[in-house]
Amino acid sequence: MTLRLDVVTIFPDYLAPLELSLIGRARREGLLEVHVHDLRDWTADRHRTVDDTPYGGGAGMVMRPEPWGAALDEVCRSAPGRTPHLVVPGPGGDPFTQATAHRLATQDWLVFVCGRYEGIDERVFEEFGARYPLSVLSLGDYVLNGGEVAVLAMTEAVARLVPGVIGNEASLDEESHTGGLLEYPVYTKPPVWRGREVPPVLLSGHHGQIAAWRQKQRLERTARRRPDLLEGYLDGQGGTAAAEG
Ligand code: 6GU
Repeated sequence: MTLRLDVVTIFPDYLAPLELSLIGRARREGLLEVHVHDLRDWTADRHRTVDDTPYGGGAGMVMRPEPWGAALDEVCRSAPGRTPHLVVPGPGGDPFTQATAHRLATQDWLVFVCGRYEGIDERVFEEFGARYPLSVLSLGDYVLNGGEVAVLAMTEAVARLVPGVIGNEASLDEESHTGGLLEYPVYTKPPVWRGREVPPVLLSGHHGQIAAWRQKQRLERTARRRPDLLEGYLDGQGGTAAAEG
């Protein structure tokens, strides 16, 4: 079954990039189905209110549960035969990793719940978490104003794993975070640019030496930039990779 993505947000225009590039083409080719919804369509008052002050006091505003309840009731029933998996982007979530992207890419339906302000009334998560699988996911340790930009990042990471969405499936294998190490540096023509040479081994035609050089670059780069990843990688190798590299 094709992957279906729904996004509920108060800023549907923020999701306009889903018309473009990789995801736009996948939609036109029928590999993905995408629907963006304006949360305010499920408000009942003249001002289309979605937020209110927090019980218990404190700064900022909280999204009220009623519009979210009505929106998710309707959206989550709009594709009979599919099971919605709710994804709530937020800085307090579980880390979104390449493994998460692979897991989400195997679902048939993802419904993204975009909060703004200080967040959404917790009872919305109790209600829908009891009905459907629900994941709260964070892109990293920094704060965005809302879930929309995170949805763009997550949907791109997920969509490119759907078979047929990217042209060259082989390029999925070698890239960062698939083998547990960062990528090696890449070069193209010309062989000398502003006095800077391409590493000679890459021009040598020795495929074994090229592979060994690239592996060494990956290990060095990972040790320098992401020592946390290197630890996990070496554990997975039984600690022999450094000697091989
Ligand atoms: Cl997923 N959402 C928001 N609002 N901020 C974030 C984030 C997500 N990931 C990191 N910061």
